Amino acid sequence: MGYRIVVAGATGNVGREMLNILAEREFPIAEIAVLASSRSSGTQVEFGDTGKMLKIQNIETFDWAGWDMALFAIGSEATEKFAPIAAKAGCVVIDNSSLYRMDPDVPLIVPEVNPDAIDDYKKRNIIANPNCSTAQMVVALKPLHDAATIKRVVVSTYQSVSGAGKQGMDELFEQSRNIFVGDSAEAVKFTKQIAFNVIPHIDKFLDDGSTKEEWKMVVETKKILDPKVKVTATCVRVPVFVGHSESINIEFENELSAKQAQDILREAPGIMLVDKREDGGYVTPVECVGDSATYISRVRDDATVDNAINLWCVSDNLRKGAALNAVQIAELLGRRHLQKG
Ligand code: 2RA
Repeated sequence: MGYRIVVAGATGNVGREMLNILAEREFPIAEIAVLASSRSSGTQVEFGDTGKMLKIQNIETFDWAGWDMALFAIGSEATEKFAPIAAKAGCVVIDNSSLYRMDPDVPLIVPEVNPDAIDDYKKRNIIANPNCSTAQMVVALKPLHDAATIKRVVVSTYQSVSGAGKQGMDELFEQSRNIFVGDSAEAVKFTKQIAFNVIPHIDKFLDDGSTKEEWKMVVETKKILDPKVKVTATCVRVPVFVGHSESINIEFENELSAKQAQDILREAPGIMLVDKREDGGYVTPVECVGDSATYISRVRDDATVDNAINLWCVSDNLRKGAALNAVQIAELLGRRHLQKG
């Protein structure tokens, strides 16, 4: 026995990773359908590295009736069109776009942080997956919040180009190659040269001078973790292919030392603490590619304010920041609401 599951957007960065993770975690599947736009229909994608090839179907003409759940990785515009159709047909949508995240009738879930909130999914038959930079941060914050109550978070991100899709990865590759051979580095996907550079701008600008990516970190953290937690963020694109990093300063209501924080994080679900105060005793993005954990390093006291620490947080943005979290939501939904067999 297993689920009839759909992966919509199966040819993209996140969709392919969803297939890898479903296969890797041996998600109980009775039948799987992989969807994309009409451009890709008829082509094939591999189900993880099982050798099993799946034929892409056209999302426009797909019949959603009888399918248990659908993992969506198709962007907000297409989600707006297809998620209501799927949900109405009884297929629970687990959506990776930003479209429904702040909808009060749609739970926004990180299973290690707010699993109980999933019980509201029936209001719209839709569950939202948070933004990549929020997901890894709340995994790190949750056990510390439980221990000492977080007052304020100051975060700066170092986000890889895969967060901007395959085009972002291609642009970093092409610019790097062109610069090496003395050609010009044309910026198309990003607003400035990304190779050998950093860009303090992700997503569109808002009226207050912040960007939408920064706003997402603020409002999504409040919805998932605690509306009382204050967050201020600066989001930066860096020339790394996969893996988002974050420098996080956390101020607590109650006393919590760096040593106590390390002990808590060492035992916390979803976290790997790698924190040896020596050369190389910390994690960098290239080391976490293909891995499921949220890595924490460089935990230290902040001596400039009472009850505060600094830490470094790294995770594979295509996994915990997107595909893995979506599959974990599917597993949670199965365990709590859609038991099979
Ligand atoms: C990015 N947050 O890294 C996006 C992806 N969800 O651009």
